[in-house]
Amino acid sequence: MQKLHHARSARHLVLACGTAVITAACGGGGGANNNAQLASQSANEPTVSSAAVSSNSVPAPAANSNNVPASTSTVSPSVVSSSNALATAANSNSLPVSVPTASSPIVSSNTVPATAAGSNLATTNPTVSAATVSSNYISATTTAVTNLAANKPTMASSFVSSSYVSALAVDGNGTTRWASAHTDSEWMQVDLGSAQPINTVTLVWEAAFGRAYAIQVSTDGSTWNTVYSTTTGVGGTEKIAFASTTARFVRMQGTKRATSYGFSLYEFKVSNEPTVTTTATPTVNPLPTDAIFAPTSFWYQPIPTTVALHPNSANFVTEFARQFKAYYGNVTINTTAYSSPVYAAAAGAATTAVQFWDCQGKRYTDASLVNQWSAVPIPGYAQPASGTDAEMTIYQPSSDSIWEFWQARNQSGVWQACWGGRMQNVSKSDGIWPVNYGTTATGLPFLGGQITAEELQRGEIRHAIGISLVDVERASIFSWPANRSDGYNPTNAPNRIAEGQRFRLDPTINVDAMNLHPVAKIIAKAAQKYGFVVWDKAGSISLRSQNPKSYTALGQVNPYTALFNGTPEYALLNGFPWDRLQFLPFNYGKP
Ligand SMILES: [Ca+2]
Repeated sequence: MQKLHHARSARHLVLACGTAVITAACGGGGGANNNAQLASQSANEPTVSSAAVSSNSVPAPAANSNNVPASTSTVSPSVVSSSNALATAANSNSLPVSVPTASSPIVSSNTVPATAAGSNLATTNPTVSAATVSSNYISATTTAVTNLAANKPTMASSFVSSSYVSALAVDGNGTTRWASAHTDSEWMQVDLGSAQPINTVTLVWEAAFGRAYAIQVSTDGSTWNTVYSTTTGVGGTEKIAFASTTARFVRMQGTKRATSYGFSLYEFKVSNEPTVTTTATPTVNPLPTDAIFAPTSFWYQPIPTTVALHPNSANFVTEFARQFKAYYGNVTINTTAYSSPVYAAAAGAATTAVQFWDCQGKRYTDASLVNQWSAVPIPGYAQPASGTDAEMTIYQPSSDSIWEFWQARNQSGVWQACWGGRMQNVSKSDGIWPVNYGTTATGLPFLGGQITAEELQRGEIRHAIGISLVDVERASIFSWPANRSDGYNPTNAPNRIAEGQRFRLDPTINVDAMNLHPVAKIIAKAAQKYGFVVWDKAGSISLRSQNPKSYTALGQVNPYTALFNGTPEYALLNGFPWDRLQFLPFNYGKP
């Protein structure tokens, strides 16, 4: 009965979230500003990524020189270098008469810096780091991919001066660029020379980038199909993946500028990526669970084999056994519900404000929480956990931030949640939320104590494991690292285990010799080395695995299907020697 494994009562929630909040530790809205800054930085500093391109020139295949058309009548007679040949190619392309291209100011090609000559010969460039700013962008790879547009003939609606002709956007030089006239409707295109399969366009924008534009393709140069469009371009390096198509001509059709200048591209690249991204989803960073917080965090500290135990340890073990028997006779591992999916957000990912949803009827809005949620990089594919708690975690390594949400929901495109928080400087954090933020009753983040599929696949968990109990000591009594509690013990029942208490499995047990599910053995060994920490109250004694929506929302398979191999979640830990627990002293490990 999974429904009985729900996490917390309404009572807890009032206790956990209804009291006055301490905002000092949470830093107010700094993170929102940081995020905004990150986005604008990536938009305004395209040279960072383009520099890699120009420094990686590759000797030109001889075929390159054949790209120069025979008609060179307008070219300066002194032109012999490859950079000039390139410009010739751009200009000699037969153009519609009405298009003001580079046909007259060909001499501009002579202004190409001498250093560009080598770069012009490059036909293979390493893929530059791509700022993943929407689900249409794929993440950076390091695979060398042929730039099919390199040194090919170009056309443009205009250029702002003869130093900024469109040929400079295909010359492989990260310092030279095309710049259009200062109007909203401007375009440039490249002629690949023949119809061929393509699936990716990379735009390396100068600070004058396009806010709204389309990528269009054509086989004849007159009939165009739009393969991508945006109205929210962010500049920088935009690597745009689209369904594979066959085309000879590829065009960037601008419709709205981001600045008062025109459209300006350092590079306009076209490629047919070997790793075809068939769905418009970004590659997700692997999510470590033992390197999120500071290495000194309690989560990652092994318990010495010889350690003083709590003087009441034996009675706590008896109390644990009572609960085990009273509530279903098992310890389950929550997966699809009452555990949090974790979604990785790339650097520069688009952000959205998450609205505070007063699902508890608190009748006030926590201003700091609103601020913490003012700019959250929630991927478009994100889904909260199943179950009434609807947890969700967003982790953005580049900004060293995590966001947790409780009762998250997407209302017609607007995200709302009832509680949670944002943690910054995560990699320097002790792995405990500031009071009163975070989703669990104790302020202990999911990313600390959840078990991931990767850990089970590698066969080792390298951190303390969060555990939820049903009956816990009253809320005023809790043990570090808990920063609060939703405990409830109105009859003062004896030997109640408090939230935040840490306990382990007797390290002398030979786990491998026991008849346990492979998953249980991995958990048992971690329980010996790192132990459990009570982080929540629930309808049954339970652990949490990272919610498989972390994978399935991306169209990936649920990894637990293979790992659990047909064993139900509640039976995975059958045979676990719960009678061999050892409780550590109150506030164990507190600095
Ligand atoms: Ca260039």
